[in-house]
Formats: sequence, structure tokens, C-alpha cells
Amino acid sequence: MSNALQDHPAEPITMPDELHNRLRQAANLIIATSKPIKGVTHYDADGLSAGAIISATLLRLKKMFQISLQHSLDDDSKILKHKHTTNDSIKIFADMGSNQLENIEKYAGWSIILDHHVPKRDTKVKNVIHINSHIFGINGAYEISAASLAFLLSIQVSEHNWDLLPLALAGAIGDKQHKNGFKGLNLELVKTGLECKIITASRELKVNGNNILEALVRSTDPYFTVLSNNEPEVKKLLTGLQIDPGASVQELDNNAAQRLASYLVLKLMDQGIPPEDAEEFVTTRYFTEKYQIDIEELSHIINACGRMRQMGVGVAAGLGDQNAIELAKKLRVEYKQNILDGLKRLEKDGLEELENIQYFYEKTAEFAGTFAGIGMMYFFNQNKPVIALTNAKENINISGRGTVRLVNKGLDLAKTFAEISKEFNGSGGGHQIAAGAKIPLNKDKEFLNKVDQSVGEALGGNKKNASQKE
Ligand SMILES: [Mn+2]
Repeated sequence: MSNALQDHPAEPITMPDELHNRLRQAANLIIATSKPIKGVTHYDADGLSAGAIISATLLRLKKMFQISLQHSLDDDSKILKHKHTTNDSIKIFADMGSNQLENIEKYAGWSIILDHHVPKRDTKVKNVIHINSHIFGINGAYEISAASLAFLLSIQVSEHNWDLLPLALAGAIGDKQHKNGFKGLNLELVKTGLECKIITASRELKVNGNNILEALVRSTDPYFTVLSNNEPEVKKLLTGLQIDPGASVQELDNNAAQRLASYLVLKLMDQGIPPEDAEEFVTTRYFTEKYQIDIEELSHIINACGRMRQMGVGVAAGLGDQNAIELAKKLRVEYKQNILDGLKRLEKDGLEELENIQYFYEKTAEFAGTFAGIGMMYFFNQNKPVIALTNAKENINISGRGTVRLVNKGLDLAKTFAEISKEFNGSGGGHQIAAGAKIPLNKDKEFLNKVDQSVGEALGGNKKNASQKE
């Protein structure tokens, strides 16, 4: 036995007992059912990766199932309020659900929630298995993603599902949990994956493309002011550093890579990026044989599918379908150009500022959060969180992003958005560092003023709040 090809670790992953109990209970429920299972997940990289893990798990069990990919789970969502009948089996909610616990308890019948957003409370009924990391003392913003939770469930169902690990990490990367290195349970998964050789790791520059010129011109993360989306400027830089623009990123000799890395790390620090973040320009990449791409790229192509409204392709790519992967790569190129154009526009035009926040309007809801996230990381004012607003048909969609430093000073966008959107009969929540909300049309100015005030109070040295940990 021990000499057989190792497709899973000998020892199980260490985790809190109660998390293990609930995963076990959920796994048993899935294994036992003979009726169709309904999955509901978020359309971002983490949600789609979780969706792919759940799909693969159920396919291998030969279960009937359907996965629905959602922007959000609202009070009036049909899926949520579909009354449970005897023909239904289990509902699985991933990357969402905790904020709709009340309704899920009321309508959904047997349900499994895999969520890492801060919940208001734990479940009160036995037919809802509430697997939210925060309940077990695991910080869902930094230590585990919905895809990682779906993966933990999947390996409870069968230890032969360890090959799905790249998807867990793709989800975690989608939620920026790899910044400054993986932590917590994510790190446990990475370490174990490396030991079992399910993934491999190498130190590389954090850009990729057909050659170094293209890689830098098309780089959105990191976003280099002046250089990104500007081929003549990048050419000038490379010539100055005596680097062949046509050289491939991986084949740059050590000296050239180092010259380029030191220049660009300084450039990022010049843009106001904290040194420890700037130094991430030389980063650890994880590679997986199964997909023949590195996991960060896997995360990016899945993300692009969601943002370009081709969610089904994202899940299929996650399942390893070659045609879907090729299509997803094309969507990624298109999406990246959209992002570059949008970021360039924000770089040129600048943002609106209030005393404690900065904000901008973006017409495509799918791009707003990305602009806010990348901009906040690479060139917006580092002292104020950013709010992106999109006017939709019936309401205004809000995306907020902060920085780790601001969170350490007391910023909690999830709490701020939840409290203030409630005053407008809207909804809001998420993480301290990244949150979303929906408010009625024409309430934007009022909302911004209230958020400005609330953020001011949170950052203004109210020591009681600042020292409170979730
Ligand atoms: Mn997530």
C-alpha cells in the first residue's frame, strides 16, 4: 500500500474539531443522498473554483446535480426562496449563504453552507450545516477561502480528491489570500500539497506573457503607473537596463532578472506601495501538472470567465476541460485589456476625495471591484479606503477596498457597509478589507457622506474599536 503512487497525504490536515465534525457531517449527507443536489456559488474566482470542486466531487460520486452561479444572494432570490420539496435533496451554498442564514433556515431544507465572510451568528437548526471559518476561529479574510473550504469538504468525501488542490488555491488567490505568502489553513494545504508533489513551487517574477516586453506592458497586478499599457515606455526601460525586450520571462538570466526586479520594486515603492508588498514582485509561483499552467494564472483565467459573464466556462476550465481552458485564456486577454484601459483612465483622471475616503464611478459592475482592488494596491491614496459605485437598473452597487494597514488602524468596511446600507434599506457586508453593498438609486451622495464619517471614526483612534478583533 505505502509503495503505491501517492495521491493523498498519509496524515489528515490539522483543523479545529468542530470544523472537522461539520465537514464530516456534510460529507456523509452528500454521500448518502440519491436525489439531485443543488449548488449555489458566487461568480468570482473563489466562488467558481469552489463550484468546480463541488462539481468534480459530485461527478466522481455519480450524483445528479446542478450548479447556479450568482452575483449575490438577495432576500428575494428565487433560489433562496425555492421551497424545499420531497423531490429535493441538499442545497450547497459556497462563498455565500452566511448572510442569508435566516432565509436558508426557513426555506432550504437540508443545506450546507461553505462561507468565509463574517457571519452574524451560527445556525440554530440541525438541517443547516453552517461551515463558516469564523465560527471555528479561522480568519476568513486571510486564512481560508470558500474554495479551500469546498476542498476540505471534498477530501472528507474522498481522500482521492486531493488532485483538486490547485482549485482551492486558485480560489484563495482570487481572494488575494496569497499576498505576503499563504497563511493558516491555506498554508497547511500548500505545505501538504508540496510534500505529496501535487503542486511544485518556484521563485519567479510576478509578471507573465510571451516575452518580457509584453509581460510588463500588460501587467495589471502589479500595475506600474506610466509603464503598464504603454509599450514605448517599457521598451525604453528595458533598453536602458540592457534587457532584450523579446526575451522570455523564465529565460531571463539571473543578473537581468535581478536588475529588472530591483528597478521595479523601487518603482512600486515610489508609487506608495509598502516595501513588503513591493518586494512581492519576486514571488513564489505554484505549478500543477494537471492544468499545465501556474495556479495564479489558473485563478486569473477563471476570474476572467466570471467577469466576462461566461461563468459556465470558468467552472468547466476548473474541471480541466481543455477547450474551456483555451476559451478562458482568450477571455483573460480580453478582460485584461479592459482592466488596463480602466486603470489607465483612473490613473489619468484621478479620483474624487472626501475627508476620509476616495471614490469613483464605474459603469460595468463586474469591473468596479477589480479597479478598486488593484488601484488601492498600486496607485490610489494609501491613507483612504476607496469606494467604487455602479449605477444599475434598480439600485447602486458599491464595492469598497482598503489596505492591511488601514484595517490594522481600525477600518472595517464590512461593518460600515452593513450598518449604513441598512439605513437606506439596502444590504451590505463582506470582509474588513473588502466589502460590497447595494443601496437605492440616487442615494449615492448621502451614502458616501455617511461612509466618510464612519470611516473617519474608525480610523480616528477610537481605541476601543481599533483593538477589537473579530
Ligand atoms: Mn470568497
